[in-house]
Amino acid sequence: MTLLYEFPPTRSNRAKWALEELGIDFEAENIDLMQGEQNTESYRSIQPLGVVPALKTNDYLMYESIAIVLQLIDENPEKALAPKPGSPERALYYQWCLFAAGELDPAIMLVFDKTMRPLEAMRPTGAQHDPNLAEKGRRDFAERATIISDALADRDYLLGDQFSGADIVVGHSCIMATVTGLLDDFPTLQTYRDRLKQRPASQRVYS
Ligand SMILES: N[C@@H](CCC(=O)N[C@@H](CS)C(=O)NCC(=O)O)C(=O)O
Repeated sequence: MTLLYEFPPTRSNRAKWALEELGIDFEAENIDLMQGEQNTESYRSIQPLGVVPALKTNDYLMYESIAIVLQLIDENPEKALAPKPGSPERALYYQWCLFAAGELDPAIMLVFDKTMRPLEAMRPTGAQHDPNLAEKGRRDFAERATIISDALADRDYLLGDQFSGADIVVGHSCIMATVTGLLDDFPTLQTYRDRLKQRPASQRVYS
């Protein structure tokens, strides 16, 4: 049995999208972040920071949305969603997945937290909207979005003609960035996002 702890459309959608692309049978348990279900003792025993997603399988329990995507893809090599380990393409695959984790998500979350996030759902520390910090997030995102736009100038997907897990990871960032208008000045990323949203698997996740 594979169980995803989720709260759509948050970063749990990355894991769900990978499950759908790979055709893995799974069940989902909703952890309602607005109701504080992430902070119950039982959920904290699954994900100690009280964030989604987490994934439980017959063999392991893990968290971190991007790590879950990478693990699921590695478990299903016949689906060819990742280049061969050690290949030049694999270098780019790692690069873009970690670029999303370290560069895109923090900027997107800064803008969301400091402009849109419902305050009652925020954690006690720093739970304030703040236009200056939101502006920093917008600047940070724009610099990074330019880099991805340039990378996509001559290709449909981050690694070339072939869709991969890197597109799930970065594609989710692009989809979430749309919510706060962060893609407005990036037509290449809008086209990329729309291309990804045409995939049946992503439609099952983001509809
Ligand atoms: N690095 C983690 C971040 C997970 C994360 O922060 N998830 C957010 C939703 S996107 C969450 O659960 N927040 C709940 C909270 O902060 O109370 C991952 O990618 O899985």
